[in-house]
Amino acid sequence: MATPLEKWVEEQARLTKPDRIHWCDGSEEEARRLMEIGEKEERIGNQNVFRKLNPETFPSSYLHRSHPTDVARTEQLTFVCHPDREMVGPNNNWMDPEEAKTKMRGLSEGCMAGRTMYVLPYVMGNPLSPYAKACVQITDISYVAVSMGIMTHMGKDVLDRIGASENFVKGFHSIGDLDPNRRFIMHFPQENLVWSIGSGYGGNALLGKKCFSLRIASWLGLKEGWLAEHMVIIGVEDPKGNVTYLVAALPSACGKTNLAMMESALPGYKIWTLGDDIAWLHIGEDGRLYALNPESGFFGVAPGTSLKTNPNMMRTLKAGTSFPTLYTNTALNVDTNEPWWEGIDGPRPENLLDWQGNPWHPDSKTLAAHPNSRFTVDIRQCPTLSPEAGNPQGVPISAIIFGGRRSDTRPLVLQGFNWQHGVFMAAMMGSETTAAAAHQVGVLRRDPMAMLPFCGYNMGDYFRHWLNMGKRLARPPEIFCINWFRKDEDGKFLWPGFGENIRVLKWIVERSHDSGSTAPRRETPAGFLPGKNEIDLSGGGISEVNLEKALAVNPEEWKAELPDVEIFLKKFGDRMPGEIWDEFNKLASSL
Ligand code: GTP
Ligand code: SPV
Ligand code: MN
Repeated sequence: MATPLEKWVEEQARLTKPDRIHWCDGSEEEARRLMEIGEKEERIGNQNVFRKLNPETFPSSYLHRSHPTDVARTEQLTFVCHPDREMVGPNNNWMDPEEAKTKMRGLSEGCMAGRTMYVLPYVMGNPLSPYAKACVQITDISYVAVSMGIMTHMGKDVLDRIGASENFVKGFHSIGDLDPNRRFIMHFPQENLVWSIGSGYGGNALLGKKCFSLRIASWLGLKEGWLAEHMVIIGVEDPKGNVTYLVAALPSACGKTNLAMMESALPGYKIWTLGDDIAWLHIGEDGRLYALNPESGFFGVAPGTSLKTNPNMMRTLKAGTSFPTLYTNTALNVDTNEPWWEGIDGPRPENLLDWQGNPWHPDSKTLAAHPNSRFTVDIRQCPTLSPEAGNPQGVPISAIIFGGRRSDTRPLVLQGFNWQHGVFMAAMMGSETTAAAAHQVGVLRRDPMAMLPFCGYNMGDYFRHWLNMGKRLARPPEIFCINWFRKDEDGKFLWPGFGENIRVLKWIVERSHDSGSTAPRRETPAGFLPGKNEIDLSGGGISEVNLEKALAVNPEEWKAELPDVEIFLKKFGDRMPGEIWDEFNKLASSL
């Protein structure tokens, strides 16, 4: 008798008509074979899927160029399909599940003809964790199969785990014909199903990542009493050796990967890495909030990554185990066969191919690497990986940080008055858009909790869920807001960022343990600012004038933003909790 899994795979094969079906086991040997297939047999347009890079300087590394129309997440083509449109909310595109399925069946008919169907059994989270989830993704491209092997725990043991049960998350993926008019990423939360066609890129195609671990998982969290969040998880070790665990939500391409493995500019402090993109937050038996990273790899932004900004990522990339490291849409140094991007160390090479494979000229106005070019690398290669990263329960969280990319208004750091106020601060968050999604870059938009593109259900209900989580916690973590990106009148960053951010984290860690502290923090209508001299500037050459400018809360600027916040919150009608409006009104009147 066929198991539900086998039946599902058979059904998909009947629909898509692949030449062959390959069940992946996630082994290194298999990855090597897939790389070979991608190098020699499979093609996207007129290019092979992979090109091997210089093994001396970039061990086990491969370059992948995606289709030029397929270089970022496409929010406008991403849908949540549930019979109750209200539950999906104005923050998602909605389609009726039956209509969506008819459409997707039509697009998927015969789409794998001439190709291989890869069946990928994987687990999100440490397989030993009670919170881990078993999943199976189907795909028709080696790039996605290998990427999923890096980003998840993939293996035969997952098949034993699923056995004859129906308890697994289904992901159907095909690159289709890569026509953006026939590209859709559909979520069916009632069936724990994701159906994606027409894109081979990142969050559109690696279905364990944003599609399952955030959009579908957010529904599971609502039902089961936990949270799936777009957050990094780190441990901050102080000079005495105490480690405090923090989570931080920042929108796409706003500094999570950098924060996750920051090299501290303050002597005696060290950052331990647990995750750089997604956190699942549960309430432990002791009433504390625990965080675990469901992913096993990093899919990080390449441009701007260097030994100066993120030395631990450069070390991670060069660590080279036998499992592959992938570079997607970076430029290529023709003479050395190495990947290249804007902001990497050293002089710009003479001979570059741009991210599409064309010769690049210094006087051309285009960038050589795509601004959303990325690397995919095994988390175990990270030299700062926390010994607690594999803890099946996760780590206890002392502070929650929310941030955005704001040239103005928002201070370097601000502490919420309490949980409810902190949730409101996060709900009114805004950020300037980046190249991580296919839309205009640099436009301010509301992005509550950095989850606007990822919360799979109505955000009004989401804010209520956040408020309820706080009520269930014995002592809720302190909530902070940060902004590394504020600029001066000349458009220059006021704060040096990167390793210097430890100075802000140090303050946050001290505040989150202080309950009885008499530290002279400054109260503003928007929250608490650090007191004068409370941010440790020792040995940094950072000007106090700039720090004060970066910290300023200017009521006029805040007031100017309220109408936009109000418009956003009103979109959720009755589903917006009264507590959020209470906080809004308090802020408006105290400004
Ligand atoms: P996703 O993977 O898209 O979710 O994004 P992420 O939040 O992990 O983004 P990442 O850390 O890769 O940041 C990308 C961009 O932010 C790069 O251009 C970095 O140079 C820039 N960045 C990161 N940290 C800082 C900082 O402290 N200051 C400044 N000015 N820029 C930063
Ligand atoms: C993001 O856009 O937030 C990412 C990359 O982390 S993707 O996997 O494409 O969503
Ligand atoms: Mn992300």
